[in-house]
Amino acid sequence: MQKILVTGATGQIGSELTLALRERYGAENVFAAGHRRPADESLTGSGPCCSVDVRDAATLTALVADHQVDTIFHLASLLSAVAEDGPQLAWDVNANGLVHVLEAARMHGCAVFFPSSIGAFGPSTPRDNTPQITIQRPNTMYGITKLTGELLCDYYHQRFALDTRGLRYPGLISHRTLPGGGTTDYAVHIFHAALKEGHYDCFLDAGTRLDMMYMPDALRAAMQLMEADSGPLRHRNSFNVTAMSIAPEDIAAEIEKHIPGFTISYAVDPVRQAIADSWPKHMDDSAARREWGWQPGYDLAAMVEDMLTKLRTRMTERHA
Ligand code: NAD
Ligand code: AKB
Repeated sequence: MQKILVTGATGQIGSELTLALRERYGAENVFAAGHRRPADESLTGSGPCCSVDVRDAATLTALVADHQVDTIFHLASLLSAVAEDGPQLAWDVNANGLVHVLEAARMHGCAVFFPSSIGAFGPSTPRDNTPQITIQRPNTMYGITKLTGELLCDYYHQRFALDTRGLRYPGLISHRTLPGGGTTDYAVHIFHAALKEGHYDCFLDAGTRLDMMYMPDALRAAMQLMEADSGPLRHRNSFNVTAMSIAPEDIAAEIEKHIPGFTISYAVDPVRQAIADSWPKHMDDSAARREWGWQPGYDLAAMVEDMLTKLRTRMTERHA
């Protein structure tokens, strides 16, 4: 990886992955492409930035050519809840946008990282110990675009020998940038509410167990997969990866150890609850462990402790 382009660079993952890539590969070699959401000082001040709409194939391709990009981390997307609000737009951004990225990569010989999701599974998928290869009949537009993305990346690898690689991320928990409108967003909002109000009203019901991961593990997984020797990668575009399988009350109980008196209540959003009920509770990520050495670093207790410490510091700095 010499010249890297990150699409969706101002989002929850992109705002952190861009900085991690700049630290590892040199700030001037990592191009951050945002869209609408303005890039903050940490992105604009640490390396090259631009704005690109991934639906605009010509501009995207010119960007890749002009900057001699050899690797694209393609993060631009609409998340699950937002995609249900506008399924046509979600198809355009998530599916057509990916085709534009793959075509630019094909023309200019780039490797591509594509993040799939637990959303690529559906109600007929086994929810416990979800296998690497299993039934995938997602019934959300987000899930349909994620499964399409996995297949497109497989196709471009087999047909054009493109070095495409990807992960099926679980819900990601982080403190730098708020999540962009997904079903697992509650697992970030709960920390903000805990520190501000000592109480959180959760839009998913108690007992809604889902796979989750702390952002440092998600960043490491992406970079580790892209650096891995390609020989052993049999499932290159859709590795199940997870770090913890948790329900809202589990996070609440762990937060309560640090903020005594913290309480949680439930005001269930039926749309997001139905989406969550169609996703795995716990994925089998043994293929990732076997093929490229995946190993999560944070469990629930370590994640909660670090989240509260970092978010507290961030909130204090903001009010200073
Ligand atoms: P996000 O919503 O925080 O960021 C996505 C970014 O895409 C936003 O900054 C937005 O400005 C940008 N975008 C939207 N439309 C665009 C367009 N037309 N052209 C260019 N950019 C556009 O999302 P995220 O959480 O950072 O997710 C990044 C990727 O990881 C997505 O593909 C998502 O599906 C996947 N993923 C995320 C999670 C998670 O929990 N965060 C879990 C599984 C998979
Ligand atoms: C969402 O909830 O849409 C994302 C995801 C798990 O893909 N966080």
